[in-house]
Amino acid sequence: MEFIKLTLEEELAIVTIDRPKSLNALNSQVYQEIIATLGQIKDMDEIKVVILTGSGDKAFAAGADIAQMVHEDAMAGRRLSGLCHDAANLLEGMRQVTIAAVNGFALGGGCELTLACDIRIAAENARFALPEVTLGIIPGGGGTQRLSRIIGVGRAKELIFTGDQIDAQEAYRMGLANHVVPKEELMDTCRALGKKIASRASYAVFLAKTAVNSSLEIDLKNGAEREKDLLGLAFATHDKREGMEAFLARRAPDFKDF
Ligand code: DAK
Repeated sequence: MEFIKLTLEEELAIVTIDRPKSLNALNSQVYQEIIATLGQIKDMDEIKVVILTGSGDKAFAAGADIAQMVHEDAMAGRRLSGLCHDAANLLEGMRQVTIAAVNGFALGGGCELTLACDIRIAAENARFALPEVTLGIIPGGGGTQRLSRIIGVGRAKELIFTGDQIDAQEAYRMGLANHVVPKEELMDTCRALGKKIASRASYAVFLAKTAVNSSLEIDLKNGAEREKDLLGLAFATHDKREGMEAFLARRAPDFKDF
């Protein structure tokens, strides 16, 4: 891998987009490497949480690579868009919980990767935007779909139609960032949150992630049915019995993740 660094720390996988000279701009190769890395992590049973971040202290990722896109025709653009969607869909659907550690600019395709993560933690210097209309295009990695689901249609339209950047505090007020922290505390905050989530029954966390994701796609009645089915599945696990027995015996649970 040339542009992606993968660090494994017990139950955590830290994926770093590492192309700092271009502010971690996302060309096809970067997207392919993100997809390959997430595909690898997806099958690592010991990994419970993925933290996605950018290298350097200036950018998470300053968007799709404009130097690449400038030469592309419609078909090449569509292919690139396919890669963006594949990366986002992987982040959204994978068994592990995904946390975006937003360490600076998260623009365009970079912002879209954060939107596909389960949780976004912003450093104080983080800036979010979908500036595609300033370049004559529209978001191509799910931005028009996911932003409104997170912050509401009205705010999403304003951000997408203006291309304006918002800072970390504004992102927090809109519910885009779960927390804002000083930049030197960003990774430790993400690690601490990741470890807390990893200490829970991880199969139950995955079922909960699946249920919440469903709520964005199906109506309430069918969503409730899905929740019942997934809860039924949770009742069939070792961890359900262990979690409840441990509570009653006033001891810590020993989860097996199934
Ligand atoms: N692409 C390529 N290079 C970039 C880049 C980018 N997105 N962002 C920054 N760089 C490069 C700069 O060209 C510069 O390179 P050198 O000149 O040093 O070689 C280096 O990174 C440092 O950038 P600056 O000198 O500009 O740094 P500043 O601190 O002055 O400014 C900035 C930082 C983040 C405000 C500025 O760099 C900036 O505005 N960058 C571009 C932001 C942006 O517009 N991003 C693209 C959003 S559009 C689709 C698929 C995907 C997408 C859409 C459609 N399909 C195919 C349909 C997604 C689109 C987007 O992401």
